[in-house]
Amino acid sequence: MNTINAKPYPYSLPDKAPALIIIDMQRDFVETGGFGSALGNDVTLLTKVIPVIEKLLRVYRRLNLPVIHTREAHQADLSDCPPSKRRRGNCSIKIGDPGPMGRLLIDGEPGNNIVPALQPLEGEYDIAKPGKGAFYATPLHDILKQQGITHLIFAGVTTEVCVQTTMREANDRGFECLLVEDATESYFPEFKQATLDMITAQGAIVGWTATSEQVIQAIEKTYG
Ligand code: TIU
Repeated sequence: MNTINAKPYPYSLPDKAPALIIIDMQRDFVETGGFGSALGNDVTLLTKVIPVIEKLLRVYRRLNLPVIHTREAHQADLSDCPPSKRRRGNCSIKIGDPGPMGRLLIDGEPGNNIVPALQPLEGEYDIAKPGKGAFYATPLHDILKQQGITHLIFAGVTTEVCVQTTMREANDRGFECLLVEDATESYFPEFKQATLDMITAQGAIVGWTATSEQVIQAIEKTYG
């Protein structure tokens, strides 16, 4: 059986390829004027993962393997946004308020779209999620079960918020999860490192991590 040379020990690849799950690579988090900057963050810290995720996507698309994109998105009437979530953050504009890229974190607004370099193609899932975790109030678990997918490879932002929450949800549902170290980023570099460490601690208590190079090499060898 082929493996990815991952931390804390090799990650075994099954016959059915792992899905690539790209979390929330939206303009709202990586461009000035979106939700991320409304929360007071330096959004430029996140842009360096875009070319790395592009590389992973190219391999997945060439080998015709399953790709799932997620977006943190609320309905226009905010019926799926708990008031507690909207109140959170010490910012002048909140979820649903108008900003330079449209209403913050609202499905269909320009700022809620995935960045141009990583736009989903036909045949790839594009899942709008009202929570930080991608399993909460979405069809993600049913999609994975229908396709017989047991292993998930994660990329996207931010490491300790939506990525980690989703990985923990997936881990509790029995999926074998791996996070690509250079394909995820946080507004807080120390939180990214702490998240990688806590995922792999205690013998992969939440899952594995590996570099994009290690992942691509093993995926091409196994499924190419
Ligand atoms: N604020 C922050 O770090 N993240 C989020 O609000 N959402 C995601 O991580 N996608």
